[in-house]
Amino acid sequence: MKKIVLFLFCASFATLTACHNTDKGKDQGQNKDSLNSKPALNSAKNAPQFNADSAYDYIKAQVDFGPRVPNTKAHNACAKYLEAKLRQFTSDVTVQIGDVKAYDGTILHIRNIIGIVHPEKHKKILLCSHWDSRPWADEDSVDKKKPIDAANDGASGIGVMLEIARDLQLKNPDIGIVMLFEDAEDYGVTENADSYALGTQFWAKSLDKTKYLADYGILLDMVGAPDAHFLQEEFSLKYAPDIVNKVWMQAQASGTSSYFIMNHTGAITDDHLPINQIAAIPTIDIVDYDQSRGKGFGYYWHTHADNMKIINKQTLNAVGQTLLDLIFTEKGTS
Ligand code: AHN
Ligand code: ZN
Repeated sequence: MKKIVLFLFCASFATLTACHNTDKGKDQGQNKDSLNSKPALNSAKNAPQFNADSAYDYIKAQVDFGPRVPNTKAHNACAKYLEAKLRQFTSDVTVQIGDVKAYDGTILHIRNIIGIVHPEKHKKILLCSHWDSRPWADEDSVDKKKPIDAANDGASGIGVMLEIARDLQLKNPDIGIVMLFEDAEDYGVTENADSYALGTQFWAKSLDKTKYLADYGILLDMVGAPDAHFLQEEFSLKYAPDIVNKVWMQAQASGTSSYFIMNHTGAITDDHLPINQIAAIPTIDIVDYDQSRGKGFGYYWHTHADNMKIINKQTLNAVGQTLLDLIFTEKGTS
């Protein structure tokens, strides 16, 4: 009899454990108690609650302008919206206006939008994401020449950042956050790696290091699709291995490790590269990319499927809460 009871107990324990590892919908916040037996890494009990509904609304507001392709009305209008939105959360907002030359010779009129949340804090970290939309759906089988909604590849990272900026008004962290909304990331072609991240190249080359001195940076790229896979990307491991470790350990503590997978993946030319190589701020990329999944990026990548239908609040919450928890474990230096 005893043996049977013991067997039943073990079986139900195994089931519970399996559920915890696979059920992403329940892997946020509610399950934190189950981590109490592990050594307290960064409990971040004082961190505010990330609101995925609010992040979703910020994403939708961008997508509603239409594709935010440089040199278009929608791009212009969205820049104004993002600047105004960021100003609701900090008065320290700068819009960097510039002209850059795309791979095909087109001159792109760009706007990088930069805000510092809690600029009075001595220690700062950088959060960044691109806000422009890809002008083509080159990975699609139809309408390849038409621009994409870019709900995930662009708007999602900005939505998460705006929500973090809002949360940090409700509760003060110990550190300041430089928020960089990067333009002209996605006007690139595979044959020419330098053709990507034009806005960030422009920002990094003209960086005011006294104003934007950040200890390290975190890039968000495609952080809203269901079943997102965030792996440890090669350039991030090369330039900022400690930050990769810090974020993936935080995901374990925050109960979001089903998204932040403990595997390495190949190098991606993305906005973190000029920040590492030109601005010399150690910066990692949280990007939905997993080589074991075929083309690496999600099925929606550079297709018309990258629209509001694929924006998933559980994924937004996993990324947003992990970052908020991380921010609230950082201690200021003065
Ligand atoms: C390359 O395909 C070389 N880089 C992809 C960077 C990217 C585009 N991220 C989002 N869209
Ligand atoms: Zn893209």
